[in-house]
Amino acid sequence: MVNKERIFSGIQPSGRLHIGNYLGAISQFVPLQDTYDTVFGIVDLHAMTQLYEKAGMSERITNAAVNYLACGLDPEKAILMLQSGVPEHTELAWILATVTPLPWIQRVPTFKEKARHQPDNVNMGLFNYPVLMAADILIYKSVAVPVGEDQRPHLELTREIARTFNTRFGDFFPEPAEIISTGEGARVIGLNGKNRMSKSLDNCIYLDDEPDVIREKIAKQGVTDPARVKRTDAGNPSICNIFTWHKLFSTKEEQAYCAKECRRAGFGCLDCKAILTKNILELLVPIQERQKELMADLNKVKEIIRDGTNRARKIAQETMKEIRDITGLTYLS
Ligand code: AQP
Repeated sequence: MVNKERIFSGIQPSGRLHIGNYLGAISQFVPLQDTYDTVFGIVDLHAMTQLYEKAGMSERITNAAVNYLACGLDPEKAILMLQSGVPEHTELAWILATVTPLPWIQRVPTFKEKARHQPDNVNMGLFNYPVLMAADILIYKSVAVPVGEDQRPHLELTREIARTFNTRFGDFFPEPAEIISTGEGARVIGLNGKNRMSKSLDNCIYLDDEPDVIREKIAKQGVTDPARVKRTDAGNPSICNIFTWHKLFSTKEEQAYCAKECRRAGFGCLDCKAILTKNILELLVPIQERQKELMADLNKVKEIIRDGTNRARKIAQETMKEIRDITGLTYLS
């Protein structure tokens, strides 16, 4: 049997998935499942660190799973698992917390950002989020993690935690590398042209947005070069977010055409957006067709998650047994 190295990545079921999640994360997962042992998580415990609507949690988990599968994740090749179904993640998170100095977490930019974003709910889970994420990764002895650029500090911290654990208890965990898309896909900017596309900022094109909704969002909300006020003004593609999106979805020829016509006011922003919309729909419509097929058989989707969670748990239990041995937690064994 070929002993393949393992890769882990996760997505929070905190809302509907968007094209930032697709380009930064899921589109990278699909080719990796052919060359690595891959574990992809729906990390529901992480989603609890913000206030959430309890009644919708199952639906959001389903949405994440359906999107993973519709985008090409193959349960015959990859494990699709639910984090809360593998309690070894939280057990390891505690052990890792005991080797993580407080200032390392205090300096994590995502913690500071989330704390600013939800000042009335700066909970311990939010603080401990990067340690649980380190556990999600290390419990599978993952060698790499495909993620968007925003997750880079968490991966740096994961390596530091792994290193500290290894120094204390002996060489055990690999230090996982991040796999980040090159170019604009690493950090897709939202419709407002300012912030990272993010569920909580409502600046997204969602993977299950109807084509008409996508057309309307791009036409009405997609921010372009702010200095181009009239159709006859020449625009500057290098400061236009719609042009940035062209780099993600359009051919080189279309990009060159749009840049040229924009610079010489040969066409208006709506013409440029129409080309972009066509290309986004070419990508999303087949995904949406697969989403609909999967939504018609949710028992099958649940079975895939249950089976993946069981397979993940076996690996996690083996790792925890080794960790209990090397950390001296063996009294009752
Ligand atoms: N805009 C983005 N560009 C590139 N990659 C992105 N990712 C998220 N947004 C972008 C990547 O998607 C994966 C899963 O993200 P997540 O669901 O764990 O949570 P997130 O990063 O917090 O995404 P959101 O949309 O911003 O969620 P909320 O608003 O709930 O916090 C990760 O690999 C991430 O890098």
